Amino acid sequence: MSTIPALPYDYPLPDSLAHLALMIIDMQRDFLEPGGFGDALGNDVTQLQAIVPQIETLLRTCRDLNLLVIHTQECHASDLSDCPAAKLNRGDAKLRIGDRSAMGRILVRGEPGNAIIPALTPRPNEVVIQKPGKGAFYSTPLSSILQEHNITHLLITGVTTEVCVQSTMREANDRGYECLLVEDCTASYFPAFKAATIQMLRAQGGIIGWTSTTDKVCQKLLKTS
Ligand code: C5J
Repeated sequence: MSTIPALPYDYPLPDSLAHLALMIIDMQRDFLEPGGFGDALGNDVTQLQAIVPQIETLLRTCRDLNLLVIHTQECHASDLSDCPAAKLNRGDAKLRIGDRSAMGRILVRGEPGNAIIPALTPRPNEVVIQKPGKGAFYSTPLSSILQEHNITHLLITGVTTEVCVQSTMREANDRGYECLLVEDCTASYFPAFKAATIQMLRAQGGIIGWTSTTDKVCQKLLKTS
């Protein structure tokens, strides 16, 4: 069996790479660019921009190997009918979901700020999941898409580590997927939260999954193909 060097122990790859998919969570302008939701919440968005080159490298490798690539976007319908009051009213941000920002209405489907950043623009053959929640399985067709493609293993990347990335990895683990979080392809506005999340996910013998880095993942995938 082929494995990727990882923590808490080497990550076992499936028999065929056709069962492995890359997930890129919420690399959208709203979280990464000035004037969006992340900025409105008072965060330094440059920390999230720092992971773009590593995700580009991993994405290039996965595309070269014809792996299934899944992008997600956190977004809501323009009438906010899929945004519960508990989500809409939480906190004291100067701008809320649905409010107008420099990049259109915040976290609303189809608005400029909701677009995935240009460096990672999905190709027509890639899956784009529009999700109203933090986890990518809640209220989306993700489960059935993974089943249709016979996916058993997931490489997980994106933002933010402790919110949408962690929620998605936990949801995937509960559904039986073998998940590897690529550490240098995920970021948080709070570095301490990223570090704690990585430790939590792989604690207790990989209770939620594994973690590794872009160079180790790419090297092994290219050797295995
Ligand atoms: C947040 C996300 N942080 N994509 N969303 O609200 O993690």
